[in-house]
Amino acid sequence: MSSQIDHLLTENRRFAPSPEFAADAVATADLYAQADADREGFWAEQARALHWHTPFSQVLDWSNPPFAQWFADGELNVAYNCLDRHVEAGNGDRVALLWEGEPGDERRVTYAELTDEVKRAANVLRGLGVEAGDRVAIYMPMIPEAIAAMLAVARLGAVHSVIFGGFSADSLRTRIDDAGAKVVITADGGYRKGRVSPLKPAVDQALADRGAGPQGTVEHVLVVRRTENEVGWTEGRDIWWHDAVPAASGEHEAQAFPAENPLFILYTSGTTGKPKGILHTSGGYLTQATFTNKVVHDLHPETDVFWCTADIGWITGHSYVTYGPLSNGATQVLYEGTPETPHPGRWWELVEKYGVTVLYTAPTAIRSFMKLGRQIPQQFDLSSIRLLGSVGEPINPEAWMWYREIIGADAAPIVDTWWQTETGSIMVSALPGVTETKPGSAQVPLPGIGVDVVDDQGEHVGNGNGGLLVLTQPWPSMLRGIWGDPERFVETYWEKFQNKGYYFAGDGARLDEDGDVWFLGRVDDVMNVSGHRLSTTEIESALVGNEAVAEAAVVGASDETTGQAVVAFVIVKQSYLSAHEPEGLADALRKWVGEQIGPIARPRDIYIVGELPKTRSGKIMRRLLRDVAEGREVGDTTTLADTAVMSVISAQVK
Ligand code: 6R9
Repeated sequence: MSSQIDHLLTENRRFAPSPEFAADAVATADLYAQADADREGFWAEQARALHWHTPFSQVLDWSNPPFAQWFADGELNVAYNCLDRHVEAGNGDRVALLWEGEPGDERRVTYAELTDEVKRAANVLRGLGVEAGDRVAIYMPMIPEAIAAMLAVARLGAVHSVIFGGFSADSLRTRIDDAGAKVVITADGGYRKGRVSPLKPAVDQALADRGAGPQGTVEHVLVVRRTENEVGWTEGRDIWWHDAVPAASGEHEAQAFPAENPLFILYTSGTTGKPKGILHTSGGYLTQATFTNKVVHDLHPETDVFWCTADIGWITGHSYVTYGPLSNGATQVLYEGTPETPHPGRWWELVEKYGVTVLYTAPTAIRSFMKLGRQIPQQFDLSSIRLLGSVGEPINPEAWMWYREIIGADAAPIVDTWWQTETGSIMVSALPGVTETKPGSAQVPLPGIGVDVVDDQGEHVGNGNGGLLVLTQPWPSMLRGIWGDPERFVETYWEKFQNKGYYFAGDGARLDEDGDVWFLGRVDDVMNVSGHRLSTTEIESALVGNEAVAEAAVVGASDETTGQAVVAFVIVKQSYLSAHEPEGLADALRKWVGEQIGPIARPRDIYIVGELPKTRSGKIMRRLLRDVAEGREVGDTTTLADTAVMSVISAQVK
């Protein structure tokens, strides 16, 4: 990327850490210096916070890049680290999961109880023939058994592939086949939006009628009863969890596995191209998930009630629901359902009920709460909250400020955390209690992490300039490959900056005058208008900064004269519509963007729409909006949370 990002919003607000917060913060400023002085020594020290059956003597082996090995001669058991060691340390009675089902049913699961359940489940899986290295697919709602299932697989040294419960039978089949899963763990269904959302039928469908393809690898299906809907049953293949697990032995000694033993495969969302099975291994992954959860979320396991709202079907759910918090011995909220069921204040009701102290969620959720209005969260007592986190996309300064003021009582620090399925854990984030925060900037690489913003040749762009985000050093929780496709791994992430040995993240970013990182969206979301580089994020941020706008998505549509033209899709606030005529709004917004960023950023077209197309993890599928903006037939919508959205938008645009 040779030219600079030409126009960026200037954001001057700064929030220094409060002395009270800093006094008790887990993170300290000297972590940076420690890591700078001896990066490998720093990670070795973090790794030693885990229990190693066999201590490692070697930290990083980077002799065959980009294939890294961390702590390779050490041996550990991931599940033992998340369970038994807390029980053995006398914390068996500590609550691990404060679970709430969507209909309002509750379960409190202690570390001792979860350990017992996982040991039994591991014995069941072992009885079904699961051995170290075998793959097990998990397709479940957000219930305690889902976490027990992941840990039972990990305990055996086997590899889980969690498939988000909202995915179709087709996506499930592709993922089961790609990984060659031996067992599938599922449930009859889960509760979503006040209804039973069946899961087992999709598994049956995925396993039936395998066409001309290879014979399926799945030998057994283990089924949790949750919703009691009618399910089909294949004798000999299907087993009820409630029959098998309680009846199994509660004795199971955790065996040690090498640090590089595969832990899981997770398929990345299909916003671009065919899904990739991202492979993570054990020791390095658990080290960095544990460390980042501790320092970035300022986790005090004895007193905090942590709540990461992500589904376990996403990397955020793997690292900050299952592995990070449990390895740290924390107490966390686990909620099965959707935020608006049975009422739009459901999340805030849960925060009040369980006394959540640290909340970690996504900008898309924050913006949808903004849309509904502050009066909803304000009906609840949110005073327990002391730290807020954001993940998944750039958070625009308006949403950041709303999050801070309305949810964080204008006091809780916000950590905007940048990372990816591929990175396994948080890479760029403020450290609460240490870093002064800036609304909209994810800011600084964590201690021990090498980050840079470079041009197309891999040269550092310098402060005040934009370019591509790269990771300059191997890190413990880095992906070890793409399942079954080492060439694609090298091609996708390493070829672009082969000469430098950098990992190419696919994100555009800018360094501000302080050297802090501002993420600008995926590189394919950077537009080029008349030779000027413009970020979709930046224009969206300007639009959302207007009092009329609730949400906005911007795409670059090809244009005969300018190369690309800016096209915006905008959702208008209800409160605005009830007081104003929509007449002339598009023109006013066009002018507004021109004022905020510069005339070059003024959208050519602004469409007022009712919804935006989002994946099930909340990412806007700009590819589909680009199809509409360029007057094409809309492409593949199967990864959308609601596939009907695109026909509504197309109709509105016409
Ligand atoms: C954890 C997760 C990864 C992509 C990533 C980037 C975007 C995530 C972000 C962010 C700006 C942040 N992203 N966090 N962009 N600021 N704090 O989301 O993983 O689903 O693999 O997505 O999400 O574009 O490249 P994943």
